[in-house]
Amino acid sequence: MQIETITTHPYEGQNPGTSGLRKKVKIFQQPAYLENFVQSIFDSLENFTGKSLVLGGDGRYFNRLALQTIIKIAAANGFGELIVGQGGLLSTPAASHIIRKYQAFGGLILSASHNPGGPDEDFGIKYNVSNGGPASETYTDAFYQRSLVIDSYKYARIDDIDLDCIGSKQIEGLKITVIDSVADYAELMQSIFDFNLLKQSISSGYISLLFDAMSAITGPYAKRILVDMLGASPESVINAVPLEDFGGHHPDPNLAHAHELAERMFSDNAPTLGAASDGDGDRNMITGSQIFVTPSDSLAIMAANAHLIPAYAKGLSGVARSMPTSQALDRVAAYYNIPCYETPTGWKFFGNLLDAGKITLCGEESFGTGSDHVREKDGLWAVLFWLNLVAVRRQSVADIVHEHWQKFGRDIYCRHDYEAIETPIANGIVEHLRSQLPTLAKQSFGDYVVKFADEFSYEDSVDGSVSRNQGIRVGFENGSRIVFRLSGTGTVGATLRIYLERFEADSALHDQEAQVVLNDLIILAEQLCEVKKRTGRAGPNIIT
Ligand code: VG1
Ligand code: CO
Repeated sequence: MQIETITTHPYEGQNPGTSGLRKKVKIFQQPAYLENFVQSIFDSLENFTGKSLVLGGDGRYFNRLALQTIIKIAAANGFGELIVGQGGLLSTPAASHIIRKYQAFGGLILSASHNPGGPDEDFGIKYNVSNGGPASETYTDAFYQRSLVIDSYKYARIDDIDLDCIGSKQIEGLKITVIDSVADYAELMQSIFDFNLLKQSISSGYISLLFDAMSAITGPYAKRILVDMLGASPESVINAVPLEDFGGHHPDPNLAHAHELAERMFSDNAPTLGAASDGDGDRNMITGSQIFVTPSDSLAIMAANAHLIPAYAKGLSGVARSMPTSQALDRVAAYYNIPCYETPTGWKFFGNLLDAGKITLCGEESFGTGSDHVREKDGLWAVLFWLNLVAVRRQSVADIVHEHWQKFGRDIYCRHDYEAIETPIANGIVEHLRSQLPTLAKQSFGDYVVKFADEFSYEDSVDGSVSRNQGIRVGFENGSRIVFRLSGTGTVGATLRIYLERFEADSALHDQEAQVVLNDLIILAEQLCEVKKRTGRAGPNIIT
């Protein structure tokens, strides 16, 4: 194998955000941009000579080309085996599972998740460590520091690999194995859920389902598992073929982007369960006939019912949620007397808690739920969880949700996103919020009396690491909260996220529109952050 050391110059801004490095494809296509970042990752890792690396992505534009380049850099850096998903495809949770199952050293996942794809859209790359989870900030900081001074990368002069053909190829000391992207993951799902019960419930017609793969990675997974293994009709998986540009849509599972699904679920004769996933298959949206389940509620309901699922029959050791996720989960944890951890946004903060056995289940308000079966959030897993739940409880999704609210109360919740704000304006908003923190406590705004106002800081209870500046929180005496933070996944300007929640114990008041109930908080949020005033916008781009 001929290995070359190629001279390069550093690029600015190769700083991984909430979930890897995400940039416009055009930026990734600059000479040596990808090469620099991949070599910076390898330069920051130790003792991987001869070990295996998992490679795959969500199939978006540039996926195949990038993989061929990465294969050559990994070969030149001395990995012993590269395990690649067929067609270059691996969903994020499947990649996590494969790293764990084959005890790989780590993996590179190529995805910009829910961001759109295509020549003028987004690409991304993320490194996951040997537990299958995203690299912690200690690693990602090291990658970034290295990228600022990198002066060369290694490159093996080998032929392109046939990514479509399953099997192994040996090139001197390097084995390259192309695997079925779905098989290992499907087997894992079978070990967690009651597939016999699901098959019966589907074949008897008790459960009907509709899954929207959004022309992204979960198409092949959903077809194999839901259709081939569980017997759902082929029409129950829509947009099932992964496309390089996701058909021109955002592969983001919410009511706005999964509109075909939303229409069907709120029509007459809607299926029992409707669900969607995102670009890389780690997110999930759950709906039932005539009902949308907010991700925060979904997480709480899953925790409250986990003992009904075979893999979690013994109960949960603990649970965790990202800070902006609603407190519905905390109520379930208190009821079952198990710990509930509050972490910063992003899956990387759950890894240590899962590894240490401190939690079994965790999730985020951004349509992400997962458990100790992998170290990523997992879209199809969540769909199977809900299917299993509906099959065991023999209740509709709406009844399950309403019963949950009756028992625990309802945390009425929503998120407002202001996308692509000019960065200086966004920074000004954060500075303005920060400057008010010392004087906010005890102030009252109508019914709302501020209990605390701070900037969230997290100390990892396993390794003691501290992550600061993880969002601004304003908590009120009545349990309501407003949270402000800037997104770490966008590629244009800055995105301000405003998270709002209010607890309602009285079940007579549960069936209200969130935007109406939260109106006072929405007005107060503007008073505090001035996003409309400072940007001249009339309202958020997206409400979830
Ligand atoms: C967003 C979500 C966060 C999620 C992250 C990655 O991050 O808020 O909860 O973990 O996306 O999800 P941010 O920094 O933009 O708020 V995914 O499906 O893009 O891997
Ligand atoms: Co994703």
